[in-house]
Amino acid sequence: MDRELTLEVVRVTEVAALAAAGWMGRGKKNEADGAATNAMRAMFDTIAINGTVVIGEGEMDEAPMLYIGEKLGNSSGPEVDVAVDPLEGTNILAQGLPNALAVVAIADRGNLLNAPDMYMEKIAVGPRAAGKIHIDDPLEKTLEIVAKANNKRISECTVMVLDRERHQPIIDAVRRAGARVRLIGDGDVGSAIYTAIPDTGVDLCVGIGGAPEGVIAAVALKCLGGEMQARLWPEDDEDRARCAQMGITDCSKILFMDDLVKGDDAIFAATGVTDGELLKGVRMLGGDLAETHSLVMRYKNKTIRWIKAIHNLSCKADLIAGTPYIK
Ligand code: VTB
Repeated sequence: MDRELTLEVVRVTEVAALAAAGWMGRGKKNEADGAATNAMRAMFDTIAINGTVVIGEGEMDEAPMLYIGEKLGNSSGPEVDVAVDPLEGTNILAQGLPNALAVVAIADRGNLLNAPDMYMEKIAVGPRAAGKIHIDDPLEKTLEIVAKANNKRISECTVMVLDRERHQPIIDAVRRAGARVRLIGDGDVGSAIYTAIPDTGVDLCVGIGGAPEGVIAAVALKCLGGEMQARLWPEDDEDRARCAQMGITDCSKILFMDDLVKGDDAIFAATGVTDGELLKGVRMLGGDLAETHSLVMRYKNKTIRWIKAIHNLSCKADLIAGTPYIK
């Protein structure tokens, strides 16, 4: 993949974030997701890639665009796998709460896990604990390893967990071990990434979330030198059949980094939609101007770029058409 692609990909998340931000706090998560998806789709087609969506908005019959298998790009560039989450945190955006992101990951064709939209058990750590943990270790042991790697006492460690009933045993185990729990409503792509960004104070992310989000977060962690381990979490035979359709015969297999994202190159980009720990959200500056904050990284050269951009919305009206702040 060309290194120029890194900046092209961030244009995609920027425009999705601009489109979604117009719907912030309006209580309309589907409209917000639709606007982000439309904008992302339109921008993708200006990019020189031969992309195939492997993680998207759903199967072909359930999503009008950015569905799994859809072709993206202007067909003049490299063959790549594309994973998209145009609006990670639709509920939080609809309520105007923090940490909604627009996210994209790409890798050479065949290198991203084709994960069905179902649950996945995940554990994520930053670079200092990478290579030292195991998903099947008891949490008490994992916390000892992570605390030591991060040069902290267990009592100083913070574990981020999605606030779901299914996670009560995890929450209890973390507290018993003496560490601190931070519960989040949505957004486990962000929480996995926080473990690799020291000033967020998050040491470990653990629990069951979406499999598509898991693959996208794995790309980010690969670029940051962190680690994710995962295991699909089928709820019934239908889920198991969907795995088989995507070529996954053993759903109970532990997915290590090389299973989630293979190869020696991958690109991850995220733009903040609402304010969060990782990125500021879209700011409306008045006079048709809007500011975005993005993070874009490439595994091959390990560069981590934080990009602040000022956009003139009147020049992007066609891409974000239908968004409430555009007439
Ligand atoms: C998580 C969260 C996402 O889905 O992956 C979650 O990070 C898992 O599903 O933002 P449940 O809500 O059913 O627990 C999201 O909330 C939405 O994709």
